[in-house]
Amino acid sequence: MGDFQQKYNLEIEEADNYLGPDGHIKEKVMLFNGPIISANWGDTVNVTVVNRLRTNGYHSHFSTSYDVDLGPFLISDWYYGSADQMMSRISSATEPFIAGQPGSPPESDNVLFNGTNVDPHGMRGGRYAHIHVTKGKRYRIRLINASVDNSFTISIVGHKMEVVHTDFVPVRPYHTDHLFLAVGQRYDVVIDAEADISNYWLNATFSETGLCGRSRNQNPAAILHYEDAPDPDHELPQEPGERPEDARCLDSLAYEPVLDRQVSRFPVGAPNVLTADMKINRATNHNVIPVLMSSRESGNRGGGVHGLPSYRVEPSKASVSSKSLPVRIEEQEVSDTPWSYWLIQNFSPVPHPMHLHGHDFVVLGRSPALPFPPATPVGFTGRPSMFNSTVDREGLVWTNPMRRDTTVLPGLGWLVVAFEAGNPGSWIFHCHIAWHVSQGFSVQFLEEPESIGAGMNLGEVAENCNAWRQYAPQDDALKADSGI
Ligand SMILES: [Cu+2]
Repeated sequence: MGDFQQKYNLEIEEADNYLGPDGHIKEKVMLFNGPIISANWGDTVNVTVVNRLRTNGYHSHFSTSYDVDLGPFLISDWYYGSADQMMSRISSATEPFIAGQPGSPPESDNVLFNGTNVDPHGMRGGRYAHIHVTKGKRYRIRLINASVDNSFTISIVGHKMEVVHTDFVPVRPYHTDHLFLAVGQRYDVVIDAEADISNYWLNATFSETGLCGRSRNQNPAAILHYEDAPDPDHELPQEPGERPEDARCLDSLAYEPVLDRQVSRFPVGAPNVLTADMKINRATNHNVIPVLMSSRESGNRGGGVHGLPSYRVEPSKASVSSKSLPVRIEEQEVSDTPWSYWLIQNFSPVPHPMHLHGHDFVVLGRSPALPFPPATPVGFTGRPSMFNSTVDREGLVWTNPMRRDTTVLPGLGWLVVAFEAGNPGSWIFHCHIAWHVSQGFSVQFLEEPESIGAGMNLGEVAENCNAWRQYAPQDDALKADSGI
């Protein structure tokens, strides 16, 4: 635990004709230059961002025993197009990336491991990421899916992984040879370097469903390199490895947090409901495809279908031009416990990695993955499986459920999460697929707003807001999305 002020400086700049890590040249990129930010719980992280861009734009996200901590190992999709180009096609009703499927994402051009990979489309350049190990030692490594869209299963030929943290939550050691990481998920794993001295592929494998990421790099990989093995730049690993079990886009719920939580049962009826949907807004000139989440309709306490405050989809408000939709978490809203329960219904076949700020949530339950191959063609018209309170409530896990801050909402299904309210702030709950949050797939939970001022300098926030309000009208393009 820490209680320190951590100070960092970041510089953002724009570069033309940038030579990418896999040798492909991009016309324009935004570069973040600075050290890795590391901190302990309780620390205050103070980041000074020096903006050397000609235009403006910044988004930030925080992201047992062993011999060596190798630190973060980021795996992320990589695109040769610019963010603006891709976003406009994703939001286009007439020119989507997959014909006839508005809102569909592009394939990534490559997948990078700690910022590097070879060019999968030719021999232009780049190099594989290497993880250096010495036989006989145990290594801790923090796997992070830092992608915009791609989710994948990680496996290392000839090695098992011992999972010790899900996101930031310590869990009882769990041994596995494959690990599905949705966008935004992190796992701390321990790897025993006990295989023969050699080079081994670390593979990222996509789901055959095609519903949670596709890439033009069919076999994204990095190399686990043992000391005294041949130089992996000249001698690649031999054994390609077997295709791991397809998680069908859902993260495992098998992890047991070290620190137990007993969750109080919510009464028959249901938790609060949020509805996720994707629709083409043909009414606007912008061919916007808002990804919708409902907002609170009114203080409908004691009424409605669920006997609880109800929520509904409001397409007009959820479009990209909308303002933020804060939902105030009332104390003891559901029962005499600090738990705030949320049911999210997904009306689209696309699974969404849901991420909450300001809390870890417990995953009480979810519907199963869509069958694959699908019994009927999966389209955007498929019938969702709706949470049935009397039946499905019995299957929920109340005793030490899995706890983390990002988990997947199944396609055409449901997810029930809960968190202990009481952390003053405005906490965003959103899909971690960058395009979806850009389209407005988010909601803000407002907790104890009267106490927020005690924990942070609101005057500073106001100053920044005022500066933004003054600046923003100069360029309409700045308001092209939800702003998150
Ligand atoms: Cu999403």
